[in-house]
Amino acid sequence: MPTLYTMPGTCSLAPNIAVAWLDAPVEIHNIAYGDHKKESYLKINPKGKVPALRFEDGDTLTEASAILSWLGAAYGTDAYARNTVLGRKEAEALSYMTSEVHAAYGGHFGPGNFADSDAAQDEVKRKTYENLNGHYKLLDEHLKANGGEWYLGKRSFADAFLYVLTRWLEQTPLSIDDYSALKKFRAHMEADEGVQKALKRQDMEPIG
Ligand SMILES: N[C@@H](CCC(=O)N[C@@H](CS)C(=O)NCC(=O)O)C(=O)O
Repeated sequence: MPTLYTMPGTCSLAPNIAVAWLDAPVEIHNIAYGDHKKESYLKINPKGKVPALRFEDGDTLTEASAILSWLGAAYGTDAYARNTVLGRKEAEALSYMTSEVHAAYGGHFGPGNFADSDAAQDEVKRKTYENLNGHYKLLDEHLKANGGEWYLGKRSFADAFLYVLTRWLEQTPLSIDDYSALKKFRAHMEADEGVQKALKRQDMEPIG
């Protein structure tokens, strides 16, 4: 069976939730922080990042959005097919969340990649939180417009990734109280059995 590599606190929680929702035959291998830069893991994913999905034949699939799409195609119902409205909207949402919103966290997780001096890094962080606020406002409005329960009106893997983003917000000066739909969404995700299972096997706790 394939193995999904995860690490506490990271976006690999999204495919981990998807595996729980699908009850898919995928082993979860939760590595400790730091192990993602060790030789043994770099052999699996030379990018030194999680998630990675390792197949029995040794092939590896990386990138959260691609892994989620593959899980849906391999173990999902027709609802996840890309030729359905939900399927194509899910692809769009996952691309946005991974390539825009996750990427916008670069200035938070590694301001040193963008500027050298402390003052310049502070500036990078300030702009990062400004940009993130714009993304969270959009996400909040989109969720509200779709009824507030699921990002696309029906449950999809976009919810799994969105949940990760609502957790990361706590690491920034932004407050979940400013995004009322996201706040309710996070609580409702944490009441979900699949989410609870995924959190446990990734050594993480609900945050309320
Ligand atoms: N574009 C990749 C990003 C993966 C990524 O940045 N993963 C983070 C965790 S959320 C990671 O492994 N960070 C460790 C590091 O960069 O040292 C994806 O969507 O899967």
